[in-house]
Amino acid sequence: MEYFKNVPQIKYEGPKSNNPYAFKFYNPDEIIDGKPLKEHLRFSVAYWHTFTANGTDPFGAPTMQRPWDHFTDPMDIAKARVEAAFELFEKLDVPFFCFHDRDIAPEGETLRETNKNLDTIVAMIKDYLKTSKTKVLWGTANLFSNPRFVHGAATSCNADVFAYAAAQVKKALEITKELGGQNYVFWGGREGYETLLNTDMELELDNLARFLHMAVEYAKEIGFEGQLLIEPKPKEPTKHQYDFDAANVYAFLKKYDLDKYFKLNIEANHTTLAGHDFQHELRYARINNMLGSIDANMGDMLLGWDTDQFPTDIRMTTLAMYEVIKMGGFDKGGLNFDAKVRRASFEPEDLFLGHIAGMDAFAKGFKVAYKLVKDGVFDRFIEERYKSYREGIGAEIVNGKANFKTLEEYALNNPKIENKSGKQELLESILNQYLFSE
Ligand code: XLS
Ligand code: CA
Ligand code: CA
Repeated sequence: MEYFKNVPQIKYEGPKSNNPYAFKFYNPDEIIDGKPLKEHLRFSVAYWHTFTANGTDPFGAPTMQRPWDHFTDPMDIAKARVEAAFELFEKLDVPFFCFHDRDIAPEGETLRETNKNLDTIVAMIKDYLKTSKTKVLWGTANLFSNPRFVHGAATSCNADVFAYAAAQVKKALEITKELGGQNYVFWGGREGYETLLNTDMELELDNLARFLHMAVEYAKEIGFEGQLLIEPKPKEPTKHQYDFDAANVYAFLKKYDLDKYFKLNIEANHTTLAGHDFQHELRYARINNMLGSIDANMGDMLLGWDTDQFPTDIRMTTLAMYEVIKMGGFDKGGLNFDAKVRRASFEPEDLFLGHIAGMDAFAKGFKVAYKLVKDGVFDRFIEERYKSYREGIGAEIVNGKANFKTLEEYALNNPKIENKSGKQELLESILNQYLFSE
């Protein structure tokens, strides 16, 4: 059965096309730097937003019209969603998708029944994967929706919940491996707290580390070779999320000796909620060799919550891809559209239009970023700006030959310090030239 009858195969038609069902900037087969664009970008569809979300918000009922709406049995719905998913993947020619355990199959009365539901759907997905060009970028466990996680999962005050969460991640690692997932993500939805008046922060953090060590061990035991990722987010749903931002997660991983096993999955919307630029978080992760994958979306600067919008801001996508190119490209990671169509964009076709908008924005951003890197636009400026560290006293600082005494002597005999302009406005206007010159 065809679920999205009004949507044709999406092809590249170029920036002048008026066809809403065509790519304007994303030509998947365009070779750049010896590799097709699709291999640079490694786009992924987020199963939860595209197939599971129904448009509810704190003020209103579901709005989404979906071609599987006539089913009532949760397992029938789950199966229809899989069929529809592979149709969407094929029509968009998207190389990856990501899922939570609970997106793909409904919970049963018991954990055993839930796992059985999961096995049925996983077998079905596995069958599709045999012939589909689309693969799994990452899997994860939903340790936040069910009321049992009201006090957290690995950081719950209740050890029974810790155990349940462990059983769930064990299974999620198994199915991610079975489906060939290239990464596994930990986003600590409820791993945080509302008030210290009832919270043992030290025990909760130690437990989180214990949990992650167990996950590392189990991944090794079953031969899961995917990259383990942690996804920072500063707030929402809890007031204080333990994985606040890239620096905070890095410090946590270092403290508990976990940094060699994990990398980061940086989500654009979470970076701005943490009071950073998307590029700041990507840079911080990259220079610490921790940038694994990206959740490609954007927030709304006027709203203080996680709006998970499809990314359409080309300046943002350019500066993000700048960091990815500087890293030497993705290894196992990719660009996962952790993005949902707006509640008012409820027609099934909007799912395609959202992805086309995001894929075009990142394709254009990649091309601009590639030119910026190739022309050394910022590199040349930065090299010049820091040249004092390549000779004289600067070289001594960098080479470890200077100390406070030699520096004092230098400063005492160097009465005139000269600084140069940082030229931010010039650089921003050059960036605009690159963004808008074609
Ligand atoms: C929520 C997170 C979540 C993770 C996966 O804000 O973005 O969707 O990506 O659990
Ligand atoms: Ca995310
Ligand atoms: Ca989000």
